[in-house]
Amino acid sequence: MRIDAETLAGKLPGNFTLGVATAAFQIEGAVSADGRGPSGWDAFTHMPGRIVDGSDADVACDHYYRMDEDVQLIQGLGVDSYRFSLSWPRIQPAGKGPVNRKGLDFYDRLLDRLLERGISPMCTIYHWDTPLPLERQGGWLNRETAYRLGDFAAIAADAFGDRVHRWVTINEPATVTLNGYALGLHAPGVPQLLDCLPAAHHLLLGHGLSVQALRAATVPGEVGIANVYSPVVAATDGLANELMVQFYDIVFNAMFSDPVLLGSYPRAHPLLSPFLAYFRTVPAEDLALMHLPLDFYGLNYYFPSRIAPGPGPLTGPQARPEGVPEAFLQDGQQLPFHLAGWPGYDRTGFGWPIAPDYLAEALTQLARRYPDLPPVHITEGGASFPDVVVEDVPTGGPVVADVQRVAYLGAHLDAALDATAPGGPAAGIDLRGYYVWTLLDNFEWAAGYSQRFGLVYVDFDTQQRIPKTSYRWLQSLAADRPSRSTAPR
Ligand code: PNW
Repeated sequence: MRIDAETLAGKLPGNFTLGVATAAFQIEGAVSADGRGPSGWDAFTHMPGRIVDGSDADVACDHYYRMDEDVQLIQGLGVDSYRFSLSWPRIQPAGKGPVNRKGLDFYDRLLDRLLERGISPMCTIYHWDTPLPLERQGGWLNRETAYRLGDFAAIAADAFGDRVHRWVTINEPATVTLNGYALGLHAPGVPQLLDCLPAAHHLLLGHGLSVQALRAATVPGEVGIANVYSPVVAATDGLANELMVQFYDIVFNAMFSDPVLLGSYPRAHPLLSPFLAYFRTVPAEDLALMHLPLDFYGLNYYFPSRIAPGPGPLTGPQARPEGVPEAFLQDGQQLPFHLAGWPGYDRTGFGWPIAPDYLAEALTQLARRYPDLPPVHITEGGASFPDVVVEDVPTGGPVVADVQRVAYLGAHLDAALDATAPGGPAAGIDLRGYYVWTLLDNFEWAAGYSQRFGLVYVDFDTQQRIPKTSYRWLQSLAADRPSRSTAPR
């Protein structure tokens, strides 16, 4: 049964943060304006056949030039917080060395607008747009990139530390490692399979060095990370499938959360551990950095994973460009498992199962695996649907009636609140906030503009923004909350 905004608002704990999230590369455009350098993603989007609709992010939502209007849209929602990311190549074009003052200026203006309008800034330091010179030197396969990110975090702390309320070091190191370096579906686009493990390690080291830099700068804001988490289940009975589930759970989830929350890499079944032998070679000092204490833990949740034996697709169907094989492996190699479908579950535009029960399960697993978990923010949750604009008969204005997104968001927030309430299966978790992915329809990585995740519809020909029904829904949810303290959230 659908939960209405008013009932849901009544269930939100006092001082619970409602927010919306974006990422620089997906919305800003202006890729060569004011001294911005190229990123690995700029190069990737211009390689033929990599983006399903042949598009690029050169203009995207033109947010670099429409930031004022977009901040007004956030203010109009009445939410507490805005999560955005810094474009590293805009601020430090070569990925090391000189800082581009005009790049800093853009985020100065953004932060000032947000604070003037009473919106609490959550700043992601790295959301995938590696400066191209660093990508050309191996990107995250090269340990050097971790140190460069730590330096960039110090620059960000120095420039913005006085105004950022919450910091996210890295967004989804798992997706960078797996889609980027293992499968080649994201930048840099060269599939490495299990040779991707050093990229995972260097991303986590980059996280640790960023935490260290933020702490050294004594920023007043809270510090955390945003890790994606997908509960993993077996499609069939038997030990073979169980082992594949454990393997997938390690490489998607535990490989990224264990070092941060426990200070160690996960242990695997003896039959699997040879594949993860790399992790036994890493310096203990690295693990200590990855395990530095955090003020909050960011969870991105989209869908659970059902693993079946045999070769087949490893990611959502629409995320795979034309001509890229099902399991994108070199020389005809195939993995012994694939992602199976979810019979009985409705699906998003991406083909991802709509499973709020598995958000509860994700929180439950996190509570069980990590007894010392800091307070949690759900730093992303949302869904793509094939939204269309229709003319509203009474008003004659454009309307986007995305009722599926309204249902999706309501059900997921409700499930998270129930799971973490006293007596719930994840009661050990101190859930502090939920950030909707995303404010605007935008450049959805390998899917280009073919998947719309926004609360606001964007016409990419005219750049017209049209708030969808889900925007109005979030607006009522924010407005219907019982009165609360005015402290920034
Ligand atoms: C996240 N997967 O990406 C990112 O943080 C966003 O930038 C992105 O737009 C959003 O989710 C929607 O895709 C993911 O295949 C990409 O498991 C792929 C996966 C998960 C998250």
